[in-house]
Amino acid sequence: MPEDVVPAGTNQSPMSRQWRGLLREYADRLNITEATPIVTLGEGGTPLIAAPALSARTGANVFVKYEGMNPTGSFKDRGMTMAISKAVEHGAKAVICASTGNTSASAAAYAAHAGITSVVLIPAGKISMGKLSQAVAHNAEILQVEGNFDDCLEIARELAAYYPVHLVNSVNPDRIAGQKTAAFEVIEVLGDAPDFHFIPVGNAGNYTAYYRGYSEDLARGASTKLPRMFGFQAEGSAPLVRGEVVKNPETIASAIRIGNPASWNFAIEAHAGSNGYFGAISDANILEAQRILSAEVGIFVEPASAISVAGLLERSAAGEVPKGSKVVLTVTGHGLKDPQWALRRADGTDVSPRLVPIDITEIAGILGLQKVAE
Ligand code: AN7
Repeated sequence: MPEDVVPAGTNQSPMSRQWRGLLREYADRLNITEATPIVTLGEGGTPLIAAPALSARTGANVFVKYEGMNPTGSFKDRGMTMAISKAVEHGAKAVICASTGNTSASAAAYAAHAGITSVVLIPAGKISMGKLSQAVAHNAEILQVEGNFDDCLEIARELAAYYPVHLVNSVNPDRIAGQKTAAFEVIEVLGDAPDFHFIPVGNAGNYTAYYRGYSEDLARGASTKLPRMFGFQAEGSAPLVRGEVVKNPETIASAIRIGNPASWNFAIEAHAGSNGYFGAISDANILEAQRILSAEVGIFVEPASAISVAGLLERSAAGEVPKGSKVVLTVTGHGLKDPQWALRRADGTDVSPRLVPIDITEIAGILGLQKVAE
């Protein structure tokens, strides 16, 4: 029997049957050479999940690309496997990034795996506990800057320009190259590009990356069209919608609390090239969408990710998503990154499960259950 064929049930699944991480899976479509060390934690290959509850609400045919399934729980791992591999190829001993949380978690994990140092600059008090715990766990050098993300990015860029630290924010083109593979995966599953792609926008790196991935697949004949790229920002943090930098961005969706997107010009290009759309969503509607996705579809995401769902519901209600359209929503980060929002009701009170005694009859009564067997 050939080595890679093992009878079902023998519990000896060979490594060749495991997803090998996106650098190996897409080696021919990325700038990877024999000289590139592959720093991987098995990222990519995330599920595209049908969302019947969202299809029923909108009349569209809706699928969710669940990027929370990546090794550190967000889409950032796609760009980071590439950026850290290239950094090591170039001899870097230390990497640096500014982050609203997920980039720092990912950079810290991949740097740890590669055996190099990571430095992360975060806006003081403004990243979720889950993400901070990851950066700490992976032994990053963490500095809280007394400012917002945009201030952090400016400092990171300057440090990387004048000191021996390699920048791994999405202004590094390796990041966007890695992230474009998500569009390849969507097309492999659906057999063509969808009609619409809904996605959260912070720095607009991911919006840019999907557009590039879809464009490359179209150019090589793997698909017949580009999806319309619909990007969403939080109302208090919506520079691309307003057409100007937001000096003091605010939103509960801390991942996208960004006032001056690094990929602004690329995003304008992707918007124009795909007949796209930029919209703003209130924090209340973001949280409502998060609840709908977790309670009706079974997918738990952080608030920033739920903006894709909120965007779909808003555009659908506005009559802008024709019935029967094929729609993909990218949800970028896992709900466990920032679980506090799920534990709060819309009126601001905390959810606290009812306390009961150790009494079967009383519990059955509370649950409204009638006895069906003696
Ligand atoms: C969950 O970690 O910018 O538009 O520093 O964490 O490509 O910036 C995170 C961004 C969406 C926006 N969803 O993506 C960071 C950071 C989640 C995110 C975005 C982020 P981009």
